[in-house]
Amino acid sequence: MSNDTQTPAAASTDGFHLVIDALKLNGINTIYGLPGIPITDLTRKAQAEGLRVISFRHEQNAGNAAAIAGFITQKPGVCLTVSAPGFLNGLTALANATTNCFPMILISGSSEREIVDLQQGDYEEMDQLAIAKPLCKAAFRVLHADDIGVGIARAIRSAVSGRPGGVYLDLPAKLFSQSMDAAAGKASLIKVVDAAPRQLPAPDSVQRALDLIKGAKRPLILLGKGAAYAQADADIRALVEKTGIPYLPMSMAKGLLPDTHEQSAAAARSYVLPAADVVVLIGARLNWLLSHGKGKTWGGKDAKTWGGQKFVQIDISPTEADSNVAIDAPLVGDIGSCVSALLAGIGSGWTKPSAEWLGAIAERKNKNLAKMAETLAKDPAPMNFHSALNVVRDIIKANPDAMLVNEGANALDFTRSIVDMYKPRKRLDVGTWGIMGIGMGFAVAAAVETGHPVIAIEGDSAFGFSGMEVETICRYNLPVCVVIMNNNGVYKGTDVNPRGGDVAPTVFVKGARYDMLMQAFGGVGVNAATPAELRRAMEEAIKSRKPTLINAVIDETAGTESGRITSLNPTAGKK
Ligand code: ADP
Ligand code: TZD
Ligand code: MG
Repeated sequence: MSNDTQTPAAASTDGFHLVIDALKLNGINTIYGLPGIPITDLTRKAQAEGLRVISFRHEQNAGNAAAIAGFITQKPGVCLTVSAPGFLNGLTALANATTNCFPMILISGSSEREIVDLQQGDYEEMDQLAIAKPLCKAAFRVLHADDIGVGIARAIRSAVSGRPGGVYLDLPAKLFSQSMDAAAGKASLIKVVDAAPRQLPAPDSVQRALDLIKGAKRPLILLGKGAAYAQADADIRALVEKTGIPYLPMSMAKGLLPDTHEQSAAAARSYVLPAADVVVLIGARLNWLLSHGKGKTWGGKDAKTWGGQKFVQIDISPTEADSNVAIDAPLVGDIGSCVSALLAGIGSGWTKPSAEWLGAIAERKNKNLAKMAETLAKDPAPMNFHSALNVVRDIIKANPDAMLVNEGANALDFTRSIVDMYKPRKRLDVGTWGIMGIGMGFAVAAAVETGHPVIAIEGDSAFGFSGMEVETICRYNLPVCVVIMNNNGVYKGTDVNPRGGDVAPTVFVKGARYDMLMQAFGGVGVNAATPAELRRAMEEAIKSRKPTLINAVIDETAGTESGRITSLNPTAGKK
């Protein structure tokens, strides 16, 4: 091995090619990234070797793209960045991927180890490995070209096995130009076998869960994004339908069964959570999104009090159970294996839940659905979230294969409750953190990975976090239709600074024309002030598959503070 920077001779290879070959060998064919020292040549050579390289305008968006590619495909999405600032820009996405259990690998070039470790001030100097470690599932550094195969194999296995998450791989600049004998290089690469092995649940755990479910009077199934990720769609559907148990989908589990399924209790959520006696969690954590399994949402008398439900929790992480409330029957294993074990145990003598339970749910559900239909039928001027999203609802119904990306506050919450999903893994959103900025990164990867049209429903604030990637969308000519729910600001556009002068912190330029941003790069931009205009523009976008941005003009008084999570504001109720 040498540090020869010349192009390798025919019989030798180098760090660049070993990284590329190791990724290809493991079926990773796309890199999401942003070039610069020391990885510019890696992006060029990767493209020359047949990898698809999607080049972004900011690393955070490339990182978000990689993360959601991981969620969609079960293969780690790869994000490639330069050192220090590029690495830090990608780090938010890596941490967010880890929090959401999405497999991704952030590969960052880094500066000279000798100089970094002595803190002598190298170009973009930073001890990246140390900084990444607490924010991801695993972090590795490769110093020698003949270890690249091992480094990539460990990164892949760490990202997808057990609970999936983000992995950091540090590749110092010197590594890329190291050359070695081509045959030895080839032999050093590892094709990972069974990267995410099935994990079968223990038979006694299965029996414990079955006993609890069988004894339930008012059972409920809760599907989380882990269930969507697991790709055990047919078995999950069979479990729900065979048991007859009503279910609630968490946001990104919408569509695992069609939202119009008669067993969906989504429209009766506030009734079923406190009323259920046994809840089967499938790939969903009892975190803040489920009020930590206690409090008034669950029928408890205050925020600290448990409602008395018993829980079955299916999860691949053995330490997830009891994180918030007692789990009576933890079922540890991969969701496919756990659900099929339950299915096998249910057998033929199963009695479906009582007519009393199902009837009580149906009554609330039908009442709420009727109320919603009434609201959606209205056509106020100016357009509000409901009348705009009624259009989106129809478009998704007519195009159930389309991918739906969604962020914002009101723009998020209203879309989640109004727009029905019909197929698994179609809804991609702000996830566990409720993070803004995933929009355009997710949209790009959704288009690249699936080839289906993408509809991104964006709050005007939310869009701003990744908006420059409309150029990326135009550059790769992706079938992405961005719809901005433009209510002139964060939550709404009506706040006033009591002292005059600057506008209020939540207020943006009024009447902004986001559609013109897309036109700047050759895409289609449409200003839509009515549902009819919005419908026409969305239908055209789906048909043409052209990059499109629709500025949907929404009543600036329509939103509420923080959307549906107003209660989490420190001053909630005290104003
Ligand atoms: P949601 O936000 O939809 O409620 P969470 O992200 O809170 O979902 O929960 C997802 C859970 O799914 C995590 O606890 C994770 O460990 C688990 N999980 C992810 N993939 C699998 C899998 N293949 N098998 C079992 N559990 C999984
Ligand atoms: N920064 C980051 C990274 N994530 C966040 N969640 C926030 C800030 C705080 N935040 C929200 O939780 S929603 C939101 C912010 C800034 C934007 C809401 O405004 P919007 O949506 O225009 O996107 P609506 O439709 O006007 O409510
Ligand atoms: Mg807004």
